[in-house]
Amino acid sequence: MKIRKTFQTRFVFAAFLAAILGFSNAVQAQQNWAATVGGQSADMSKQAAAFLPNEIWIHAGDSITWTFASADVHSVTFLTVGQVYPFDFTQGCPPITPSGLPFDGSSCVSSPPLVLGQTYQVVFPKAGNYEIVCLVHAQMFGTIHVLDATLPLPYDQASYDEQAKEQVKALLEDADLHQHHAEHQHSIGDMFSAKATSHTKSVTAGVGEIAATAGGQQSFSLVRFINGTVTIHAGETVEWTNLDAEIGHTITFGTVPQDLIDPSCSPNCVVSTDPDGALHVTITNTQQNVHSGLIAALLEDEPGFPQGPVAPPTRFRITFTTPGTYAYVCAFHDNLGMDGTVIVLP
Ligand SMILES: [Cu+2]
Repeated sequence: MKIRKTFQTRFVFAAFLAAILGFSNAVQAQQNWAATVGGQSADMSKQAAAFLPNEIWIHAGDSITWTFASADVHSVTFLTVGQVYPFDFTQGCPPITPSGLPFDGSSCVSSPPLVLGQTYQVVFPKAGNYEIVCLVHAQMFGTIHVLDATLPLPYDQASYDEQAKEQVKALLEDADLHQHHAEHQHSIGDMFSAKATSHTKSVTAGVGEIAATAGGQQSFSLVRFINGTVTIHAGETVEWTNLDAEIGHTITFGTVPQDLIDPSCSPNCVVSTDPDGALHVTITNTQQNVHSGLIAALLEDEPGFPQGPVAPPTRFRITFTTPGTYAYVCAFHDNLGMDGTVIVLP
């Protein structure tokens, strides 16, 4: 009896200990954290290209589930060190990998481009500092700090929720300020380039800015043609410029072509290049399809990389010879409501 009782006591104690240890391991090493990708204003004109929050500290074994919060596409991608950042964001890192896989730095994981309401989860089994990147927006990246399970974490989920909210608010409020700024720049830009080329009206095709954090970069964009409805007379020229360092746009009349990157025009028209590098088309009727191709800010120079050409085009000009109403969109951001109209009077 005595032996049996001791056995029972020990068994109960051991089971109790195992339960405590097992429970505490489950809490410490297998927490699933929640974070957000992107943000936008109610009318979708203001877009935050950001991982929110931009920096997260977790334990090895934890996972993070990102919920996408904008109609503009983003990806959650972890590349391996030395891997080349790919050109085509539709193919993943490549490849596209399923949600819920581990990333320990040895092979890449990537969501497809996702939008509002979709989610993607990554598990982090190994301690280290890992860069999270968006394959759609090169200047959108953050850091995930994966600490050994014995180390304390600086923030809890509630703190991260608050940080995410504050970061997206700050980015979108900045966009408000820059809308006024852009309208101001619009007239200055007009003044300067009117001296170089002959055109009547100038439209800012988007404006944006990149901000740094200790863990990466995030940006806001005003995804609109500012003063995008313009009235001119036949024979006059409109010029579009992109003042967004992060996001490229197009100026597209008529049918949207398959190839969004290169300029095109049909039928019976050509896209030529002005002496200052701007693309230029002359439209003679409202039925022509005109596509600027990608109009984007120039890329910055990077130490260790060769000097590149002045590319891509940053300006697009159209001369309208015939009275009529000409509607246009950005082929990338039509879904966000980025459109305008040129009214040509006799
Ligand atoms: Cu656009």
